[in-house]
Amino acid sequence: MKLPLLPDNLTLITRTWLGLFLLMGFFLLLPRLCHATRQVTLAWDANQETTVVGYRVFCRQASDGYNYSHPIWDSSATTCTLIGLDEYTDYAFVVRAYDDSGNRSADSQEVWFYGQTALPSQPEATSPGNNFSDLFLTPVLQTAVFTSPDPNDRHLQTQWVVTRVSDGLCVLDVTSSTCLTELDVPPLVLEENTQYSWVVRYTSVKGALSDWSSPSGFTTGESELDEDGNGIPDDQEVGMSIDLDNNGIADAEQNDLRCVNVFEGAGQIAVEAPAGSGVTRISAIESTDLTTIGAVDRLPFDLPLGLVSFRLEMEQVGGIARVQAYFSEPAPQTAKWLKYDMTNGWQDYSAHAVFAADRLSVEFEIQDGGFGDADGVANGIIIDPSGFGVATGAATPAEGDSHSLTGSSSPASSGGGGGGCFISTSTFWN
Ligand SMILES: [Ca+2]
Ligand SMILES: [Ca+2]
Ligand SMILES: [Ca+2]
Repeated sequence: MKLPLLPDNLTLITRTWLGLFLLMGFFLLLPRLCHATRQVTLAWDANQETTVVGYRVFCRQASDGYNYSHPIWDSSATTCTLIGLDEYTDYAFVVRAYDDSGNRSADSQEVWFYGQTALPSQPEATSPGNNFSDLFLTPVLQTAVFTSPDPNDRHLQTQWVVTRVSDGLCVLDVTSSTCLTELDVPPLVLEENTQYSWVVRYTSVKGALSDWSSPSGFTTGESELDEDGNGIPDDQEVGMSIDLDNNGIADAEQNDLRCVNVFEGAGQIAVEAPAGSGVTRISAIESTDLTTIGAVDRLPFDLPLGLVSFRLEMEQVGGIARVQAYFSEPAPQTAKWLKYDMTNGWQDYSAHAVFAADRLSVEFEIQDGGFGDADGVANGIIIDPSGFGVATGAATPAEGDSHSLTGSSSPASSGGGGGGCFISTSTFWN
């Protein structure tokens, strides 16, 4: 038995957009396609063997293999026109020759017919309503669902950008594949009595990028939990007896060190950024209510002093902060320095952190717009939620777990945090 040779020089010779007038019976309709928007003509050289009596064309999409029991075309001709191809889908084709004894050749070379890229529809900010005023400081931003002209495309990622209106400073620029239409703005990103503008854009699983949404604005209200405006929630301020860095000066009196009482706990945590640290000022610090992240008994880490969030104002945009945190109780030997943020979830930050031998402090580095900076942008400000924790063996909670714990309060109607996609929302600044 001698197999036919491969058909040679398979080419696409036309790529005509299909009009309704071309829908005539002698075209073969591709199976499984519902959007008859394109056609393609294939051609190849005739085999020289006199025994060859026909050719079969096979088609596949990128994610599939060829189904050799179902040719999409079968004839003695050496050209075929296929219609009914989806506008946005890529197709591959091969041809096989067969002879009068039923012998079949192997595949010709493969040719591709690429689809158009459909841009996702422009996203729309839905909540808070445009120009909403007196908004609390950890709002949930919400947008309309992803749509695309390509029915086979889906939502992959959303980029969220929040800008301070007075000077155009970008205060948040994060891209998330979990916070697709809802984002909880992390604590300390927003300041009180300040006007902001925000936009989003969507990326599809096929890699298409939408336009930016039309800008939506809001103005924050007062922070009633920091009446003296010193950047520490009043009910977390420490007494004069606390001196975690053991320098003989009450931590409450220091400018380069800020200390807080742990949220509903018995302990303190302080962050120090002295001269040479790359930081000009620790402008805010607060201990986080862990229940805003998820059920505490299901968190993947036990966090004896919780998480502390702080805002560093940097000497240089994009600079590296070298800071130290002090604890009222030693971190266990097995504890890691951890972060939790909306785009990365829980992160072991050990690569940038060194615990002291007595485990009462840790030195760590954060880069503005780089590693460890939760605002995602080089803007002269570092936003950092972190703390020491010991793995509990519990699985990392899914994003969805946090939703049920906090309800689904809307920023337009409630002062409560939650309902959205979290980094670590605090109740102190509502
Ligand atoms: Ca205060
Ligand atoms: Ca001190
Ligand atoms: Ca930053």
